[in-house]
Amino acid sequence: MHIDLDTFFVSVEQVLNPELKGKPVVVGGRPDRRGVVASASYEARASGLHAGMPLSTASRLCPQATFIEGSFPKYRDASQKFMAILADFSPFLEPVGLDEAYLDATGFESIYGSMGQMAVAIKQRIKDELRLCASVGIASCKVVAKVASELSKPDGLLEVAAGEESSFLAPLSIAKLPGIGKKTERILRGLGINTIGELSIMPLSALKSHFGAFGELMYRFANGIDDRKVEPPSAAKSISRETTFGKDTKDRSLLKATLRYLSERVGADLRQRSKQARCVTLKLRYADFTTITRSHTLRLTSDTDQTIFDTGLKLLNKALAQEKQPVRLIGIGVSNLTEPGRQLDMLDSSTQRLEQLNRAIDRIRQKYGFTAIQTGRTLLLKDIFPETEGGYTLHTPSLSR
Ligand code: TTP
Ligand code: MG
Repeated sequence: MHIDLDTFFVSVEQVLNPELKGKPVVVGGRPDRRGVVASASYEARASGLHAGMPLSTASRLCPQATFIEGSFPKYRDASQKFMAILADFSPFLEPVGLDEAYLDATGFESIYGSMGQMAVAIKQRIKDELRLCASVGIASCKVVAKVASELSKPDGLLEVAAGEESSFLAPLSIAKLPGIGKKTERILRGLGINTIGELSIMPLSALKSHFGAFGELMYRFANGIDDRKVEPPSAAKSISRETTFGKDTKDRSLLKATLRYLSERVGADLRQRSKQARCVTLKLRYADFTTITRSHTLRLTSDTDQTIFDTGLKLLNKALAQEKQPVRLIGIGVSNLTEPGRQLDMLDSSTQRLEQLNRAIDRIRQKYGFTAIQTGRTLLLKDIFPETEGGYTLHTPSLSR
């Protein structure tokens, strides 16, 4: 089964404020700010709105829509409850993002009578407990289940019988096939391929020569062949946080304060997962949308805010010296994650002291909220961003975690 919640961010907002039901609603930000639509209700989609569309365009197409900034913690809570319901039905659960999951229900359907009845029971529990609508696709493999759930929306349920995979897919537009983005779609249409059926009868060699290994995957998907298993998520390979500024900026102290805050968010996440990092990466997007990343590999792995920030700051200073444009977006991340337990520096106890300090700060923040204890540097953000118990709410509240 592939299960996906309908208009997820919007639906969560509608549960909290039922007056918004049945109306054009957009989550992503206020129409006069920059940013894009994260989620749009069906009433808003009727005016041509869709995820990823700039808010300014959205408000021009649908001025009567209610625009909501949203807040990530609400969606994370709903997501956790959603996944917990699914886990009651089968232990073979693979969450994808916040509002989507694959469930291998093989064998468990006998409890409910059939796979279809099990899906009805899942949808009912989600409705009863979360007051949200889920759409479910059932098929013998992941790709077909995903296409089916998407096609069944809203509040849908669609089962593709074994053996019917390719005839189910054949009449659909190539844009419906997972993995085919705007660019691939354009190329395929240029080749005269508009439906999944047309794609499925292309010679494999032709697809391979146009698209390489991805061509083969596309060919298999188009024929309803997909042997990927439903797998529990593997541990994160990297952790990062980024934010777009309300206005492009050259203000060094704002850049540093934001970098410090994002470093602390990354550090807290890293320590919560009991990991250490070896590589720190800074990301900058300039006013003209040029995006750069700069990485540094640490001599010793670390999980402290200070190390992440210090490394990020060096990379930032270097980058700013080379490029004079204002900055649109800043981000910091860590990768090459390892388990803790490494060689200590015999002569230098400062690392251990920093680690102890971070553990103490983590405990204070767990109890009193993230902004309860701050460095002088991030205090600057107090005047710019609203504070909640979870931390500062940066430019895009619906994604600010
Ligand atoms: P989706 O499941 O793609 O979209 P949706 O749930 O809003 O609508 P649908 O009924 O078609 O499933 O994504 C889930 C949530 O993820 C969505 O509510 C908001 C967030 N999101 C973004 O923040 N940015 C994006 O570009 C997309 C596609 C989703
Ligand atoms: Mg969804």
